[in-house]
Amino acid sequence: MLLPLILLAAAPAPIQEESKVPPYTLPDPLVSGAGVKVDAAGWRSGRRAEVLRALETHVYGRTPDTSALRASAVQEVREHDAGALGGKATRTQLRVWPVGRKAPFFDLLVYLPNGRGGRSPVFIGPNFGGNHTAVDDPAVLPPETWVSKQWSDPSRPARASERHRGAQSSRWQLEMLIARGYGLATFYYGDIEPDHPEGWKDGFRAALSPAGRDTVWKDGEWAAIGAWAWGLSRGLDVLARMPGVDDSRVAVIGHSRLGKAALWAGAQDERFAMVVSNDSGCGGAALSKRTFGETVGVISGFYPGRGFPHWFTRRFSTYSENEAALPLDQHWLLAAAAPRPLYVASAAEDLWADPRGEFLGALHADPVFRLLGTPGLGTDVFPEVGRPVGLSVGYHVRAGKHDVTAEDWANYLDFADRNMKAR
Ligand code: GTR
Repeated sequence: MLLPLILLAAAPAPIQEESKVPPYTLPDPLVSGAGVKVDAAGWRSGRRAEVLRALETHVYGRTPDTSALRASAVQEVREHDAGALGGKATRTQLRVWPVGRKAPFFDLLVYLPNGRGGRSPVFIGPNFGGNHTAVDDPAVLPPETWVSKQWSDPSRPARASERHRGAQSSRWQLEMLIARGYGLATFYYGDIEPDHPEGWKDGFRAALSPAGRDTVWKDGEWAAIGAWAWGLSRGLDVLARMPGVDDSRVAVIGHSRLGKAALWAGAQDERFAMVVSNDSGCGGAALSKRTFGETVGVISGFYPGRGFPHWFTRRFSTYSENEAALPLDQHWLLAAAAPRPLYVASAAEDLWADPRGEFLGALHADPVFRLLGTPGLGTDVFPEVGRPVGLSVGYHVRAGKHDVTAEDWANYLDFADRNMKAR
């Protein structure tokens, strides 16, 4: 008997060579929905909002307005030490219920430099494994929420493990930040939403939805990246109330999937004074229409058994192998940061994230930065490995793999010194 042939859609082999990138046309972020090229006033008064609406509709979904609920925000200091890091920093660990005690909480870890006088600029970014993994400090409290297998204790599945303390400290470079006068704030992204398809039920998406865990997500509604981005804004709410923080100089940063979240947070929340994308790739700084490395279809779960369908709003996956139909591209996301300083970084071996596509994302956002009176990227040439470029839009491709390193941070801090001025 002949078995019926079932054709399961398989993803095309990833493009890893520049010569295989198909021709594509990028929509101009400065041309309005009505087809009019806007000036700076037009960008500020209407076009910027249109760009955000387009990003919601096609990529990330709409973030609900929780401003009224935030009147019920509660925070408690769990631990405080003015002599952390051998006296160089003040560490504060807070538990935050950003919309009241009936919803989940997140734990925010903050270090501020000592002996600087006045208020310090701060970088805030979410971490992958728990606050205790981000720094090598025995006093840091591990998360109490779900963690993935990679970060869990074999004897206590889905629970954080002591053996991962400090495991990601090279990604945060706390000593370097403090020595250069910057604070660091971080929280575990799983406190906002555990990163798996059912994770939203235990995070803020269910808590903020009228239907709770019975929610049926409609097209255009937010997804995990939107939730993590919202969490970054809630972290900023807390920082803005801390006396040692200069809330006019808070930079948002994220790596990889959390780089996508940092860009989306920076796009929506103009209180972030600077936006940093570390190896954010597809759905982050990289242009989708190039289809180089990871594609819209692969990341959004279009192909059975692959990708992360819970990260994006449903419509995003409909552009799988149909990127030409996308009425925007990721340079619109980067443009939404303008005129605030923006830094995009890549790693040379991280072809999955498409380094050149990340550079081109910044390059094609650059006209918006310049229209708004900032010097922007200052070049249209993809730089050599290890050579940072840019003026108020920065970019580098460093040697090596998908990671955050001391070299990345040194570049971010140099850029912040030059561009993130007190307002
Ligand atoms: C990968 C994913 C990337 C990136 C990465 C990460 O599996 O394909 O888009 O987000 O995970 O977050 O480390």
